[in-house]
Amino acid sequence: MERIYIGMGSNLADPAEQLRSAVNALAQLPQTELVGVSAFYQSDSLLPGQPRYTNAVAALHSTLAPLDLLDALQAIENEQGRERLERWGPRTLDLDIVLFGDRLIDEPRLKVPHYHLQERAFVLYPLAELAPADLRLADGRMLSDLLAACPFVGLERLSQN
Ligand code: A4P
Ligand code: MG
Repeated sequence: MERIYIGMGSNLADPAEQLRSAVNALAQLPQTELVGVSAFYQSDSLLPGQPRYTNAVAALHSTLAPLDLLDALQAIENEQGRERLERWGPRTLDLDIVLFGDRLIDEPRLKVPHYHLQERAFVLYPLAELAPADLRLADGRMLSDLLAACPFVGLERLSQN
């Protein structure tokens, strides 16, 4: 079983409800156990003019192969009504594989660790709720160093999921 972290984001159609349904769907994936969910966090969109996002991170144990997990995540996105009209457009649900055990993956469809991890407080802080304090990424970076370089700015931690 490998420990996998999934970044979840939504800024349309009741974002917190989208994340709650995504968590339920993750819990039902084959060969997979849901082992934790962070608090939900709100922040402004990185792109101006879009609604605010709600983000969270889920931790899984799974024996699924990475590309099979990616297929399953995209199926969940599609079931929750995501329309890919434009890259970076507003979305009902975005599910990203942030970390996959200690694997470095560089395939056309899948890059892990997720390429924007270090710039995104809305991924790093929820991840830090679930990951060991001394987590070392597959590429050698320490989670604690990434957190220290990415201030907790503009994030609002919600008291209830
Ligand atoms: N892909 C490659 N690596 C991965 C991975 N580790 N996990 C490929 C998941 N997918 C991965 O993603 C495009 C392609 O990336 C996929 O087909 C997959 O093969 P997508 O989800 O279809 O497109 P996207 O989400 O529009 O692109 P991307 O790059 O995932 O967008 P981002 O980076 O997620 O940006 N502001 C706040 N506050 N919170 C947010 O969550 N999100 C975005 C979207 C902008 N601003 C935001 C937020
Ligand atoms: Mg995505």
